[in-house]
Amino acid sequence: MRSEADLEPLFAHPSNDADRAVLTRLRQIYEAGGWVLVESAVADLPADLRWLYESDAVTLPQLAAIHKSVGATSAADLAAAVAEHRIGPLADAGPEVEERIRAALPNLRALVPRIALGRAAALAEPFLTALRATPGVAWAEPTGSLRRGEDMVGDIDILAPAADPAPVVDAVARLPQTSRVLYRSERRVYVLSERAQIAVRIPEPAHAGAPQLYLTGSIGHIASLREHAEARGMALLPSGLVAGASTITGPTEDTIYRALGLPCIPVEIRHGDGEVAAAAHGALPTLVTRGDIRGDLHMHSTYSDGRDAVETMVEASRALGYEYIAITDHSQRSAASHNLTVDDVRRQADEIAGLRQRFPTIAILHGCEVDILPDGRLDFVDQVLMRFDVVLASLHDAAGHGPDQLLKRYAAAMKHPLVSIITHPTNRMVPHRRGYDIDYDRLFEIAVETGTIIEVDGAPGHLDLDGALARRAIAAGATLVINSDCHRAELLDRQMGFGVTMARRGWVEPRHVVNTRPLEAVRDAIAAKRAH
Ligand code: DGT
Ligand code: CA
Repeated sequence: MRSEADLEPLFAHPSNDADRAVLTRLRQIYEAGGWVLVESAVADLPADLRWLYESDAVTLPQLAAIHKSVGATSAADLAAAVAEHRIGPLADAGPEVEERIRAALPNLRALVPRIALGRAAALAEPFLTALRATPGVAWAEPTGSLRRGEDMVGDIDILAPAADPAPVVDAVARLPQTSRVLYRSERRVYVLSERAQIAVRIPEPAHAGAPQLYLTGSIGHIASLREHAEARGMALLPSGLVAGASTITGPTEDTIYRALGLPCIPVEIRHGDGEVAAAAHGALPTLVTRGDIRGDLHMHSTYSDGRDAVETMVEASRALGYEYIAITDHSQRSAASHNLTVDDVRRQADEIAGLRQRFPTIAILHGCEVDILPDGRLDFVDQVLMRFDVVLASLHDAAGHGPDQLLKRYAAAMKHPLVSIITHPTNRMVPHRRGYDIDYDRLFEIAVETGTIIEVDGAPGHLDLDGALARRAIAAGATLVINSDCHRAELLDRQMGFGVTMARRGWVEPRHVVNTRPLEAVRDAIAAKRAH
């Protein structure tokens, strides 16, 4: 905010139809309480407009003019308006402002704290559920980074096409999860939910395909599609695909892909790094899906830091239709709040033997997640490890080690015949801690050499491997396992879903993933390594 003088030209403009917009609101607030209230009103703008203003690219009157004439409420709208030169002609803006906005756009989100995927999905869920239940809503889906399954999300955007938007806006505003309505117009509503911004757009159902494609992004993917369109004499704009005299929008984005001569590209690989070319050549991979997953080989119980009893985990897993699971509690000296002692191992084995009788339709493997100690040894002696059907090894305590030493510890564990799986290899903590900076290509090589399976861990704090690393792992020839690493029965499905999303982002196919295979194949993989 610069000065009160900023407001004078703003107030000089007639405000007629902008009564729901920034301008009138600011005028009323200013008249009611002066500058301090205006500043707090700016804080209530949709976040991207606030950041644009605070980036100094525009004055308040320019911001109001852009909002009023172009209808921009987000960075995506601003980018679309700049691309279509809709800002330059505005009296309050002008071409130099368009240039300043273009320059500001890439940095607009730089200072904004990103939301971890798990939290973003949880925040969006009640909105999606409510929207899908609202009469007249054709469908409701996230767009942007949340839809693409990025591990960190900037803002939450939802598309909910409906012919009559008014009841939809009302439904969003009335939801108990809505703590404040920041902005509403005919076909948009921005609300705060647990201090995160959620934007819902309500396009006409017949034309929702264009915003669905553009707002899903990524920027790189749209740029690749644009080139593909141009090479075929068409122009892909945010408003649709211009082919000859007609603009193709479509009820969903499939229409636009089809018109471009492409299959619908899976959202998780829309990175702009080769997927459009692959699609054009019929070379898209058949990505692993949640339905391909036959079992979950990493979950915790009350024997360590899980919240639920083994039985509860088994029952929930059976309800999900899994053919097999492994109960894998933390080893004796791990930093978990509660660990599996050597005595517990026998008790747990007995309990699992009983559960196998009671739940004959699901195979229950008795496993553990054993810590890799600072010297590379494991946190149970071999005689104990041998009693498990499957052993997962993880580094929880870096012990102040640098990348080379950490890799050596991993290598020692992978060379151990009883270690079948390395869990969450980077050991990052989303969104707070970066993963280890080790030579992952070497790690994957050792995995291949030793027959060790590498995990894609779907716990929202891990999401590890992420898509990029998963892609490098399969390129190296490593076999992956996708696990939930779940500590509560009701989250088994959701966390497996996140794991599958990460794997899909890495172009992973069912053939790369051990737990898409029948139990016998999983047992064979474990046995083959143990035989060495
Ligand atoms: P985020 O929210 O920072 O995690 O990332 P996205 O991908 O959700 O991006 P967002 O919310 O700014 O905009 C949604 C989509 O709109 C984005 O994936 C592509 C399009 N878009 C946004 N900003 C720009 C831009 O500056 N240039 C272009 N070409 N497209 C944009
Ligand atoms: Ca977004």
